[in-house]
Amino acid sequence: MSSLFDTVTFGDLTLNNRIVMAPLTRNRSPKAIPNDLNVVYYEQRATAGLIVSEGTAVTQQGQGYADVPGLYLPEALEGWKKVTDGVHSRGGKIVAQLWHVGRVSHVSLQPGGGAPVAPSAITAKSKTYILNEDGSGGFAETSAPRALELSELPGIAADFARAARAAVDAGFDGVEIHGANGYLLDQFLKDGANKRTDGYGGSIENRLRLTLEVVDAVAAAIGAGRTGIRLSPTTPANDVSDSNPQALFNALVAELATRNLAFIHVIEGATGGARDHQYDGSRFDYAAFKAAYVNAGGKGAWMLNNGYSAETAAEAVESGKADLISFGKPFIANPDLVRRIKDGAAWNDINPQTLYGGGAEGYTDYPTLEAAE
Ligand code: 8OZ
Repeated sequence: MSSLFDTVTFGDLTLNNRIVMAPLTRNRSPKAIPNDLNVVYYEQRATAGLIVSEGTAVTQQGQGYADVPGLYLPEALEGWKKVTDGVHSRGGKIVAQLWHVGRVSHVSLQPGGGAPVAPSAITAKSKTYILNEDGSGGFAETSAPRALELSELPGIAADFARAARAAVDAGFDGVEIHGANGYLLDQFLKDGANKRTDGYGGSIENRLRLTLEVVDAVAAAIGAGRTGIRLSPTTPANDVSDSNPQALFNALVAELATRNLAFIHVIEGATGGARDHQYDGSRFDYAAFKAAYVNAGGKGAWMLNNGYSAETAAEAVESGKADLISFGKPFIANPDLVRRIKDGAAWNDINPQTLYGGGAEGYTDYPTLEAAE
């Protein structure tokens, strides 16, 4: 029987334990460049078996929020190098989450003030986070997107591949492709957002195409053993939905099973919300989803996320339901979450006012058990 505290190897990643820090957007990297405060934040959390970095834009076009980091400027790569060195010096592992937001953006963040891009020209009923003229941050409605031309799609896969190479050059142990939460790849996957009539829309096979091309381009660039992907089959995040998510996502993981990825990271239900959230008119069975992967020969780690406690996480790993469990908000408030789980200690509460933007407060000042001793 496996425990949360066993070391484990998947693909090229060997982890000290099965507790993963989930990707967390914090909006504290002005000009898309990771800085010294970001280094401290990640170093503090390096006892996680694996850290998945906050979403990191592969290009400026992929940027949807102010002050989130990127992987496309030389200065950003310098900044990330300090982060990865810091995590490694404390014995941790860190992968970069490769992010293209698609339509979840705002003209003020886009190259030349242009429209954000999407599978189809349908505005998401969602908000992004932008900079006001006085330099303060604030939420704004997403801008109307334009549909990507067929001729632009190879460039999207190439952008992910280039960012993956940059991530490895900056010292990351690998990457997680952001295929979740209503961002570009999830927009192409789900028929609520994808109304294309070319080879990238319509049938399930067509809607999988861009995601699989991105996976293949990234794996070719850095190796499948250093590549993972995050999926959210039933999330309503950023206004996505699908008429038959079970057929769609079972087909996707059956394809991924043949590609020897290091891990599949699954958000169960509504991201950060109800674990049993379903789209209208369909029901999704997460056990059947995992079976579709395993039955197709998938060997990568099966990582589950969303609202786990110390007890439910241990149960999921011990029962074999999951190989890894990721924690999001608990890692914001508890830099030493691994120790707290091991010791059965209480968890600090999160301050919801300091999640997005700002400085050290609510970022690097959450107390550890060690400091209290
Ligand atoms: C919260 C705020 C902004 C972005 C995601 C990258 O949901 C995000 C995100 C979360 O995956």
